[in-house]
Amino acid sequence: MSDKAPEAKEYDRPAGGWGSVKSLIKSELRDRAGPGALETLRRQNKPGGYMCSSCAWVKPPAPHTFEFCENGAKATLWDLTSARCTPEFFAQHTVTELREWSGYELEMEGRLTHPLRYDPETDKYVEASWDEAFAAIGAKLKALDPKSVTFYASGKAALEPSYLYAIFARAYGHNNLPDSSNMCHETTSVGLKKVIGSPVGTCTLEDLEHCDAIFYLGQNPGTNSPRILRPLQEAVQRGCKIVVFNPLREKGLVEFVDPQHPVQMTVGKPTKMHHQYLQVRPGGDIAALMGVIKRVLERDAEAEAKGRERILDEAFIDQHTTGLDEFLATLKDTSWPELERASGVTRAEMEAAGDVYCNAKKVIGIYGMGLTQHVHGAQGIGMLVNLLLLGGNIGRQGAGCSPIRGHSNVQGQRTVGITEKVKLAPVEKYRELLDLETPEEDGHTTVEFLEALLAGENKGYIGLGGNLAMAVPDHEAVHEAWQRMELTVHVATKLNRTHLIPGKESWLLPCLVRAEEDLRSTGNQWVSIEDSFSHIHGSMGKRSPASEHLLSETAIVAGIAAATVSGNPKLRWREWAEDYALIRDLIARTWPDQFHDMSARMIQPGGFYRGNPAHERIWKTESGKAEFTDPTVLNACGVGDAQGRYHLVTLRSNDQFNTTIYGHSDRLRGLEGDRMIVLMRPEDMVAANLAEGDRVSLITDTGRDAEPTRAVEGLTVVPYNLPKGTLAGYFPELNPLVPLWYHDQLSKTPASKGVPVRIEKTA
Ligand SMILES: Nc1nc2c(c(=O)[nH]1)N[C@H]1C(S)=C(S)[C@@H](COP(=O)(O)OP(=O)(O)OC[C@H]3O[C@@H](n4cnc5c(=O)[nH]c(N)nc54)[C@H](O)[C@@H]3O)O[C@H]1N2
Ligand SMILES: Nc1nc2c(c(=O)[nH]1)N[C@H]1C(S)=C(S)[C@@H](COP(=O)(O)OP(=O)(O)OC[C@H]3O[C@@H](n4cnc5c(=O)[nH]c(N)nc54)[C@H](O)[C@@H]3O)O[C@H]1N2
Ligand SMILES: [Mo]
Repeated sequence: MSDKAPEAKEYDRPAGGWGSVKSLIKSELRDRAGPGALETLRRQNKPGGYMCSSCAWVKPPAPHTFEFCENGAKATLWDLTSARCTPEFFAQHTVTELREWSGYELEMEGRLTHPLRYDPETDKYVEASWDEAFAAIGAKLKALDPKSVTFYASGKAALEPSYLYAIFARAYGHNNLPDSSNMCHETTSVGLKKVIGSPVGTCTLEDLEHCDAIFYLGQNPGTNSPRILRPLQEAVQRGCKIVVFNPLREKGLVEFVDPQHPVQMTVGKPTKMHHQYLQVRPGGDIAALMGVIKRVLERDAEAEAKGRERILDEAFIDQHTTGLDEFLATLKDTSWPELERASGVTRAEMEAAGDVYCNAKKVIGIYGMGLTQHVHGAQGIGMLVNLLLLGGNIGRQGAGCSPIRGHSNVQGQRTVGITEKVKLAPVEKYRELLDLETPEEDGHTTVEFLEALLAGENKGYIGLGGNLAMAVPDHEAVHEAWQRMELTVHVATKLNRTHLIPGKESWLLPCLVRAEEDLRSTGNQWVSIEDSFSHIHGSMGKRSPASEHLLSETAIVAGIAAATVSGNPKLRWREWAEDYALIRDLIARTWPDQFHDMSARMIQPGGFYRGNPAHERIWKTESGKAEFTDPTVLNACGVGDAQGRYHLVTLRSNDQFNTTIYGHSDRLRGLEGDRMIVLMRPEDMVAANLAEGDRVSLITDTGRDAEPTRAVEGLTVVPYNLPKGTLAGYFPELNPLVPLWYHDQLSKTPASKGVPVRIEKTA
């Protein structure tokens, strides 16, 4: 960690631009990466190349020379580090000792090189062979009750290993298949599905080329999906208006220079990205959108009275939707002052945003964690859909609803059967194609896995990627229970803190990354991933692996499965592990409409589109129609206001990928040097008698009795432009403050964006 005092400077340059190129080029990352790493980057996100393992943004059919962004390049170079974390390293350090290291220090040890077994006698990880690992894990799994074991997936593994993982779980005997989506866009998988029948976004890249307005809520593109900035910039340049809802003024949505554009980089002016920026308070989107809708209805009534063209698409509403009247009754009963209080923005701001909607023929809604990670997150999504439905803005060109996904294949993992919900799994096809009878009861979400863990009922864990114990809420209780598991297995690229909480028997299995060659007996293997716009792309690595002992995720999953479930000749684990095209054939036969001829189509430029019924105005909802949401709350936070209580937003910096910390520069926010900070509005600081640089603790304040004390100490106050009553700081450092029970009501996604806390000055 750096000793430098934190500072918040206005970052006075646009997102993208030289800043991002310099940050990449001068970065020590490049020096750390092995030879040829920059050459490798040229193949990123290209047909015939490998797909970036950072975000899930689309891979266009006609890519630029360098189809990557600062952060995608960082992620790849980081994977390709020349540092190696070898058995010799583990011989020198006990696990107890390594637990004192920061996540960053562990990362810096580099790529894992050998399968490792935890030896409780010496408290060290020791080298093992793959055969030993598979046999021991298989034996242990057979000894455990399958229902007491959870198979987690972190959203990176490709479609082929994911499909195998899902059938492995079910052949073994459970549906405990949570993935990172359960902390992320599960609110979408459940909430968006509920209202439009589709668990994923309805837009394609083409829609972005035709829209007149974009409502952009709770997503930070400059850091988390930088490649979206170029199509957004093009949209703005042809007159599309972007209305942003976000408590923070995020740089990428303020202004942008395309780093791939030579003229703009040298003499061009940055593009102002937003038409309007509503700095809502945490959870304020439901009310803010209701205000926007109030304005839209007023303007529509006016148009109708004057015989002008209506703003509401009445034909669409009649034919395709249900529930409007109930919602309108609630809206009528809600006053402007109530909406202002709950949203943190003014009536005038909401009205101005309403006017943008009225003046646009085609509107897209885009959102991220700012909507999904709330106790009433699904209602936020529902309200955005309400707004879109009024103008018939779903299921036609230039319009739609577009969640921006997190991990590069998190959407795809759900698509190919990694789901704890039986009704979403292709059980009939499993029966038909694999003679596989699958368990009937739903499995664990991430939160339910943790509940079972805390209750002592979850005895085994396999993690296909991830640093789960750090990514989840309530660290203290979870970490204590974690080590009581009988078996913990991690398939990973680098050492992280979760690996240092071994269960009674524990294995660390090192895998290839996407840019690396995956040579099996039938040759170098293709894998495939699905992006945020439901396009499937082939990916092939060409670099030589970080160690000769690495296996692909596909081979590892198949290896464990073969040692655990035997006796069904249709489960051809060993053959699948030698030729992944056989797995793609199975995927194609499981979902023929979407995946036919998968191996051929996925390597076309731009991949292939899997399709989406809502895009065609086919609503796979309970009512068979698109459903208006009648809100039960005006603010999405689960705990309301009280004296001395703030709502804390936990954020990613520009220098991290989830729990992987690359450095201590949050460049686009002008924050340098430290991650143990709490951002606070200057006026709130005065009211709380706090000054810049003060040391403070945050304490969770749910207003509930008999709650354990949840606190994070040693934070430094940094003044920042935020709405009243709002604090912000970094994930995962602040995760101990989030109670496990504090999650989206519909989907159980932890509510990391509106955590009720008090702030106390350290004496
Ligand atoms: N470089 C990089 N890229 C990544 C990741 C990474 O860590 N690093 N992580 C990947 C993953 S797994 C994911 S899920 C995505 C996450 O990408 P995002 O969805 O952008 O997630 P966050 O960074 O958590 O930030 C969400 C934004 O919501 C805003 N916000 C917070 N509360 C509210 C609210 O109540 N209302 C509104 N309207 N806004 C709010 C925050 O200020 C922030 O700008 O990024 C993916 N891409
Ligand atoms: N407070 C708070 N908590 C949050 C969030 C938040 O915004 N606020 N965001 C949530 C979200 S959206 C998410 S997605 C989670 C994610 O949280 P994490 O689980 O931390 O995310 P990952 O990036 O999946 O996991 C990183 C680890 O995966 C391993 N890894 C990296 N690449 C590969 C690979 O190619 N294969 C395999 N097998 N392993 C690999 C490495 O060992 C690395 O340490 O955190 C959630 N937690
Ligand atoms: Mo995520």
